[in-house]
Amino acid sequence: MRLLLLVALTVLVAGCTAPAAEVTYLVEARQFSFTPAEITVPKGQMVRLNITSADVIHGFSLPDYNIRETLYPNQTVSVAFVADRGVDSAAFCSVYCGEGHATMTFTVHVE
Ligand SMILES: [Cu+2]
Repeated sequence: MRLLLLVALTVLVAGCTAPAAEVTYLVEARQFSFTPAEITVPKGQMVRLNITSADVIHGFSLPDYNIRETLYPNQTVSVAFVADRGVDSAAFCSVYCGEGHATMTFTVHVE
């Protein structure tokens, strides 16, 4: 009986655990994609994106979180936000970088 109670309490506590203080993702931009192209985080999660360009100048625009940065080759731009703006937020390359520019998207899924 005690073991059962312990297991039940453990499951209860695990289910109530708040999101980690901050999660960091490394995002690489190159003609013509972001890698990874999407992330999934719990609602309320503090998110940091360290974004680099591996080739030419790109942009990273995430309007739902008022983020707009220019990505210069081989430099890292760090942005942070609390993922609290709905289910999915789309980001895109905001600096024209060639024929496939319009295909450069990144999605923040909030669950
Ligand atoms: Cu572009």
